[in-house]
Amino acid sequence: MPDAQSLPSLDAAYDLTSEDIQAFQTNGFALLRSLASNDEVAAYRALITEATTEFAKSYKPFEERDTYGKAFIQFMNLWTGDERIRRYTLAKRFGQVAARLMGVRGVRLYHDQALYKEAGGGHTPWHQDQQYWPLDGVKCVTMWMPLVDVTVDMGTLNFATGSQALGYLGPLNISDDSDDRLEALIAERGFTVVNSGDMKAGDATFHDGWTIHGAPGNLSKTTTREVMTVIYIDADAVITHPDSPQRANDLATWFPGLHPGSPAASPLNPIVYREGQA
Ligand SMILES: O=C(O)CCC(=O)C(=O)O
Repeated sequence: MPDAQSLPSLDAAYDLTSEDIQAFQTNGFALLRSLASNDEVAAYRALITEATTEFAKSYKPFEERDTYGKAFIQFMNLWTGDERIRRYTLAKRFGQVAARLMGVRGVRLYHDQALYKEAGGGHTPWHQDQQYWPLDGVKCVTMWMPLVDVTVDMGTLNFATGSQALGYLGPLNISDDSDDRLEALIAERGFTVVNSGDMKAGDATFHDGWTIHGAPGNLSKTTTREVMTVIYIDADAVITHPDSPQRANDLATWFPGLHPGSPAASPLNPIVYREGQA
């Protein structure tokens, strides 16, 4: 296996356009082509897939899982276990894009997670990411990058366009209930649902923490939808009161030892990018 320094650096800037930023701010998501090159993705895919495949052994057999468990293998915080994957998760190129889309001067890491939707894997129920996070009023964004070419039939993301404007809809974990309730809300408010469409390895979508999103199941009989995600938060964020068990859990997990009112800056939340800093 290569050492960290021999892996691609992923620091060179991406040519983000003002149209990309406008699309993100209006729609609550943006699709960026070739954020990472084929060679860059291939180098990191090998490491991320090896780690996630090992982690997947801890999962119950597919038929015994609930809807959430059938949606994907979810392996969090890979960067702390492997300094080579750290190079991917803390890549300046991705962090700069996240900052510019959100219109902030810098971003910290919230956490990374691999989301591998197995062949035959179930749909991802509609949900809002930020309802899990003790970060009300904070700008947050998730980068979702396939590590292999994926088609819509393998479970690329659906977004309820413009739904980020609703903000916090209350505690509602990913489940059959979130799917039913948010499906009804999308119809009631008339949000247009847009799928990213087929994506090449290294393309990425970025979605706002409040954008209602989900994904169809993976209809492939053979191919896993291998995806790596990184969640970024405004570098100057302050932790807010955890008003639900899920937010209390995230406070303890991702901001260990910190309290509401403190800067959201534990050792698990390094600066990934700050304007003007090398
Ligand atoms: O990968 C999926 O199916 C869901 C992804 C998601 O919800 C997220 O990254 O916020």
